[in-house]
Amino acid sequence: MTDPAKHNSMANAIRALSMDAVQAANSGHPGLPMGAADLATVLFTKHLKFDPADPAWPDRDRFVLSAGHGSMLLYSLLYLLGYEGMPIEQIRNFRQLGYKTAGHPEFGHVPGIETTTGPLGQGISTAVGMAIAERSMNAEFGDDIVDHFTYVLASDGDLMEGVSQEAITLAGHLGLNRLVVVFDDNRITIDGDLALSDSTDQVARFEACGWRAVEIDGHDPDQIDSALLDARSSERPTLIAARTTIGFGAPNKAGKSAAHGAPLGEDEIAGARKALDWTSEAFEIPPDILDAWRVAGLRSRPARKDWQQRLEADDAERRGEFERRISGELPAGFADAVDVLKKEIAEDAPTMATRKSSELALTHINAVVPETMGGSADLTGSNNTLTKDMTPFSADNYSGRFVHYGIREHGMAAAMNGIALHGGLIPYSGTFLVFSDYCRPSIRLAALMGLRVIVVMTHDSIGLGEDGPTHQPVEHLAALRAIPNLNVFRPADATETAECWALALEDSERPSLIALTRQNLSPVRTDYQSDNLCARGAYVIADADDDAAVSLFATGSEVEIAIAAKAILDDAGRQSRVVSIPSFELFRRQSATYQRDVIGSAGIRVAIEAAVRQGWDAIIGPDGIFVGMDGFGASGPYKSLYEHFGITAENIAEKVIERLDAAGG
Ligand SMILES: Cc1ncc(C[n+]2csc(CCOP(=O)(O)OP(=O)(O)O)c2C)c(N)n1
Repeated sequence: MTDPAKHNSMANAIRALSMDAVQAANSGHPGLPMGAADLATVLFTKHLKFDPADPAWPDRDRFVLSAGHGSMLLYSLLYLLGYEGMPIEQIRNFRQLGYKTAGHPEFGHVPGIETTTGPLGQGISTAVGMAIAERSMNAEFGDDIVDHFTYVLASDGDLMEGVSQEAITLAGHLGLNRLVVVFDDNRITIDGDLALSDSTDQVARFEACGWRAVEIDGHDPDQIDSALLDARSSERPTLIAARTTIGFGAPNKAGKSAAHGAPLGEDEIAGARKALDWTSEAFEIPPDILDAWRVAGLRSRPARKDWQQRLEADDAERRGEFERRISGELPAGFADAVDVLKKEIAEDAPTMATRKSSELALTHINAVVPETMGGSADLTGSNNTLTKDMTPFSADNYSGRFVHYGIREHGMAAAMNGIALHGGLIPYSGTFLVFSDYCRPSIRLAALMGLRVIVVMTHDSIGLGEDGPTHQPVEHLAALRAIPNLNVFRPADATETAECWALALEDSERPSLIALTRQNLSPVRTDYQSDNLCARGAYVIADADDDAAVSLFATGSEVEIAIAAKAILDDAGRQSRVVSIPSFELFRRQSATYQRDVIGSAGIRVAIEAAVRQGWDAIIGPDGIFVGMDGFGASGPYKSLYEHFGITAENIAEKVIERLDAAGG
């Protein structure tokens, strides 16, 4: 049985810090931390396995505050539990520039924040990836080394967002019983009562998705305790729908949307202090209460030490492998494998779609990089992300390395973030480039967090042909290139594909998206070179004999078209050069001199990409010639489409010659 007085005072410490910090910041969300304080107190003092002295302990339980607007809940906990990165100064300066206590929790600011949350639905969906990673690593390294839970605190908003459905059904299907979602069932959203916009029976919903689901009083510590205890022996993922009162303790605003997202105000705070019997000044926690929290922070230290001993006693090779995997270092054989692959490609000079080249690259990579975890959103045979050595990751086989994500692009992208955050695995996925829109919110978060996730997107232009404009990406490359800290790769042939894969895997600080063709491409790089030419983002792939009057810039499938245009121009006695740009982002990271050299001084600049012009002016300038798309595509065989939209060598050469003649060149 819980000691009610002790429990209440510990929970009230969260409430006081939260309402006072929001008041001091003059913005923020006091309602959720005050309402969920009892839930968090029981979870963190009795169930969660963690050690503030080693916040990155690989076998810690993960806690995801999916309702990121309730960030003060997490910040209060980290302070109370004694996390070094969260002194009281941080709480006092909640939401101020230069402090770690951002409006919504941001991964990387302080250990203990396991993921960035704020866009509702992302946290719970990311947590599914963490739970996948936990089972996968457990299957590989055993119970002694990997055996932990992923806990989520989710709000109405989290469960209303569509992505949660993808995540919940995936978790249920995969039987992820180490996943426990505590639902802050306060029935209030910003607009008012939840009844204004929703009437879902969440318990029935979760049960229908293969979960165990229970309802409790979210202010009764004993009910919370026993629900969490039961969850730990469940064979299915668990939902604990915990009925709470938003803004618990606030005399007039509790239970109302007024408590959700604005400071309570001085009078209401004074009333709450009275109601909660909290007599301390703002940001002061009575020593006995702080002590109780700090003691709770020590709770799992023996478990961590035992774990450390088990790891140290483990077979040296296995231990080394585990440590390498957690550190994120690629295996020693990686560079050689890429080199062997590039030599093989140079020898065979295959004409193949880059999606096929990607499969070839993955065959070599997956053989030496055991931490890759592939997948596809039900387009496995189209994305070519499944290699021969992979079996499905399933409820019956957690040692499988390929996730059949089903038709859940958004859930897949969010889960990949969780897999990467968990550590030990490098996730990559597959879908069509046009559906990057369905993944975009999670890709954006991967970029914001700087996670190594690799998003494979095939059917990357009108070149996919007959499926027509609904399936033909046009604006997507531009839209993806607009996301900061995301590498967007569009390789031109098998060699570039191998190089882009190597770059994506080597870049542990950001996500990469690899756009690949459905249609076959001729090799544009025919000689083996050990240097990764794609590493500089852009390079001259075919130079002029003399001073070039024309520079042709292209990506992916349009590089061979640019090279063919150059051949026509050569025949016409016009000097041109071709630049392949597999990645705008990598190119922008090069020195100004390199960029200037690659862009060159030719008077006429032409960009060729079967997509919209947006973004290209930085390379070709406003007077440059753009050969690409300015509207949606059409349904038809791809060669007819390229003809129809004028993305042909002949059309390029014609436009260039016209311009040269007009300029008297
Ligand atoms: C994707 C997304 N849409 C909208 C918002 C803005 N927003 C923040 S909280 C919230 C809903 C509040 O209701 P609930 O989730 O029940 O949280 P509570 O009121 O219990 O704190 C909304 C719409 C958001 N954070 N994310």
